[in-house]
Amino acid sequence: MFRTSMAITAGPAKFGPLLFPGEWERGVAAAAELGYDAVEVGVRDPALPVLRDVAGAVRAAGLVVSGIATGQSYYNDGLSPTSPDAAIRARLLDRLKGAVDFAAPWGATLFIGGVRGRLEGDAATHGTQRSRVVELVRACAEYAQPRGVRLAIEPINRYETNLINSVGEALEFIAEVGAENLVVLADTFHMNIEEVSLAGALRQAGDKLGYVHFADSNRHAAGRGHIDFGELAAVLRSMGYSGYISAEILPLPDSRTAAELAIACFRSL
Ligand SMILES: [Mn+2]
Repeated sequence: MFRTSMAITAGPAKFGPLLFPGEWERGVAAAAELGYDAVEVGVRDPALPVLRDVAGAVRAAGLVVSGIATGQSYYNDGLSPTSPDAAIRARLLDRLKGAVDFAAPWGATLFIGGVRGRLEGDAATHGTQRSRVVELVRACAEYAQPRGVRLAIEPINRYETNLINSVGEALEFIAEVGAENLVVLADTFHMNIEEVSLAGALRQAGDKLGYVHFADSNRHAAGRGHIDFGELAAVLRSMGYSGYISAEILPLPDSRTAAELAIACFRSL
């Protein structure tokens, strides 16, 4: 059996595949009622007091926080680690450290996905921009290491970013940063666009695989598109993967139904 989670957000987000947007209380209640083990929480500014309320509700519901999504600092606030402005990068690092502090009591994983932003402008500057991202992630990983928090690099499809699209590129980035507490977050929705083989990409991540988003080909709940999750679950088992499979999915036809469909699929695996 895999541990199960679903993605909610502590506040309004400019990011679609989240359940119960603007209604995190209902999200936590539904996760507990449907038998999920955990929720993953989208965190914009970790200084906001709402996070204490979320943490309290999660504990009261008998759940844990499995992961912290950080993309809103880029999507909502434009804080990009590729920025030439050192003050912007410093603000982002402060936020990520705050998110590490929030993750630490749970041993939750901090996701480095959409927060990477994009390599902008002249291709001749992309190397410098990438180096800034490596440096910032390394600083964050060093802060997270003694706090027992892992950072998960999530490959994202080419239509959303030009910085790490595939599992292979995530592994290269992890090697470049050179921190022990970096893992790969494999998201089947993105993999379906980018990878030659989904099963092959999971095997390629190997013992660096630290977290899994199971979303179907259309980003609906697993089982509502054409990805073979039975095959992927068998691959994960054969690898000895014992982490989370999590529903980071569009709230279609509505959040409650999507959460029900996803957990039903997860249970069948
Ligand atoms: Mn994802």
